Amino acid sequence: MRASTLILPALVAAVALAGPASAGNAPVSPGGADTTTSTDAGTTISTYADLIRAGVDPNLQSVTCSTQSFPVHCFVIEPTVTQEATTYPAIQFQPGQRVVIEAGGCVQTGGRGLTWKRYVNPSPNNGLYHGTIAIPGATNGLVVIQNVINRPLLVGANGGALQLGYQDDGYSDNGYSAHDNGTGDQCKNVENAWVHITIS
Ligand SMILES: [Ca+2]
Repeated sequence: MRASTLILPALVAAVALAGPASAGNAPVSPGGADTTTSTDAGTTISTYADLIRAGVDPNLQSVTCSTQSFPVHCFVIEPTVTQEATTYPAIQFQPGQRVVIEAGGCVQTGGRGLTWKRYVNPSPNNGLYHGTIAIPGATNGLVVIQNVINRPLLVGANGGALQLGYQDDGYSDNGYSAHDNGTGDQCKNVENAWVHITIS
């Protein structure tokens, strides 16, 4: 529904990202919640800052990947935090690929007072409020992003689609609205949550 505002000069083709090996996995947007766009690798988008400079609106939930050559850089802006796990079929992993995960930003966790928390290392967390990730063949199901960030992972087995999740005991009040600075200003001048995945 918002895709038209996100399309960058190049193509719209998550298929190219997935590569010929996964031609059978056509990208779909479950529930219409996510949009999928691709960026021209010529714009050398390899960091979150690059993405913002390229004109991707960080306030729109989106999945964006460079497509022309490896390493492929994929970004999920405002990952879904209103349920335990969300599959992102547009981002597929193949056996033998190496994956590095970066992430940052903040999330509205809901409740009274200051309720925004960092997505990667929330404080306090009460054992909750961490972003989670599952890379088939590389992680043991959903794991806390903080524990696998900036560490090369090797995709074994069969690969598959990215999953991102969130830990909470009440999901309906989560999201990215009504920004506050969070406890101890942890979210002061901090953007909404994002995940950057480098695939090589
Ligand atoms: Ca909540």
